[in-house]
Amino acid sequence: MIVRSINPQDFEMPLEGFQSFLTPVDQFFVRTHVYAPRVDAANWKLEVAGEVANPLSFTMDELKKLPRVELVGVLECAGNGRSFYDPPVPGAQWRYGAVGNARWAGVRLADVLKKAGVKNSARELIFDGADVPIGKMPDFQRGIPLAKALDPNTLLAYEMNGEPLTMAHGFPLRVVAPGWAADSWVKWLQGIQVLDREFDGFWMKSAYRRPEYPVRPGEAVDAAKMQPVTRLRVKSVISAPLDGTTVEPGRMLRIAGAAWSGDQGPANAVDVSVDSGRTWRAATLTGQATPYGWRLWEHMWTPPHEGFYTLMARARTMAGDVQPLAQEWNPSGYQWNVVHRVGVAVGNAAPAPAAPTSAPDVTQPDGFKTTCLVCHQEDMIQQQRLTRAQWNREIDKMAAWGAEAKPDQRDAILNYLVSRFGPRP
Ligand SMILES: Nc1nc2c(c(=O)[nH]1)N[C@H]1C(S)=C(S)[C@@H](COP(=O)(O)O)O[C@H]1N2
Ligand SMILES: [Mo]
Repeated sequence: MIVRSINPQDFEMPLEGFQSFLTPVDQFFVRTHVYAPRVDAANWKLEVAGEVANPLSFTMDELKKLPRVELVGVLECAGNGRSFYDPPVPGAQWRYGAVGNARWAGVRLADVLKKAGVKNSARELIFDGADVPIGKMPDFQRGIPLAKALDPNTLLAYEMNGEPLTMAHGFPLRVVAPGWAADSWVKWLQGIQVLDREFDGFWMKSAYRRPEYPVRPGEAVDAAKMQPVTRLRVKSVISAPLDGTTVEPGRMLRIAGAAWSGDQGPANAVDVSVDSGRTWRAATLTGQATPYGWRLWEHMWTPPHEGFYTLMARARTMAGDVQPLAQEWNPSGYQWNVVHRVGVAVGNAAPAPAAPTSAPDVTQPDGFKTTCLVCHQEDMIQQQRLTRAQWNREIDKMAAWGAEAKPDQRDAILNYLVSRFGPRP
């Protein structure tokens, strides 16, 4: 795994993960805003309350008496691809692999709701996990509208790829909202609140929103003009060859990858270009076709001549959604789905990529450790490439979440962050 943050855990799947239909659990990305809780299965219960006729609680045995349902589905973090946005935005700097495809097993959320008897007043559900916030961070509570909750494919899953969920992935129970971004797939589920209105907690009202209309890159966007991130966008990733590979002219090369989409319908076509997007050929879809899983694809190509070729893959849905060639910027760096491109040298080896220039060695100011590194480690900071104004806002956010910077240390911390972890060159 590619480690973005060791604790809290943010682990990314490497590109070769897109070669298998089901992502093995030990290769499956992990994203947690806080430290993973230890849930004691013996005392665990699921409480259902709010706009229901009979508030209920289920033990795992009781839950497992409901019909068991399985489905294959892509779980993708809304922030997958965030590192490609320019100007950069704060947050985990994912490249391609904050996504995976698994076989989930559990019960229908609709069956649970039926037992509780949802009232006519119900509008939205809010899920609460057993994780506890760090400092004064708001509790991670996310929900979905009633219609998505009643969809027969929305599950409460206790298994992933035929095994009980692991701690990292939400043991003992998590939400599976197929075709929707991962922030709705709440882990360590222990409570469901049925509400007669939209929930106004931080993780619904402020986080996981993007501008309703395209904005100028870097522009601050009025909260009233933001809309929730819900369904996944059509996307494909090239798993082979890797960027920068050198191959022989005249020898056949397999271009392969995976493609997926949201609940608007699966990605059912992938086109490949070996000439920077001038011409496109249909790739062959291989492996299993499922409504919510990813689809593997491949395309054989024999490079005719030496040179440097840009390969691209572009997925489509039946409804006509295609991957864009340029992405609208958004302030949180959500839902990157630009056509993936990979450079291949045919014949002459590609020049070695320039070594990354190391960050200037600036001494840590007093209070940096005790203010910043009590909740997370420096890896979380290192991956950001933010301007002074952005770092200033991050410090304000962290202070609101409980970081205690002494006023005389604040400036020194800000200067340090800007000089060591400033904007990309
Ligand atoms: N309780 C809880 N559920 C959560 C989160 C969290 O921090 N707490 N993170 C969400 C986000 S942002 C993502 S991307 C997915 C990641 O799921 P995974 O770690 O199983 O890949 O879990 C979601 N569910
Ligand atoms: Mo996420």
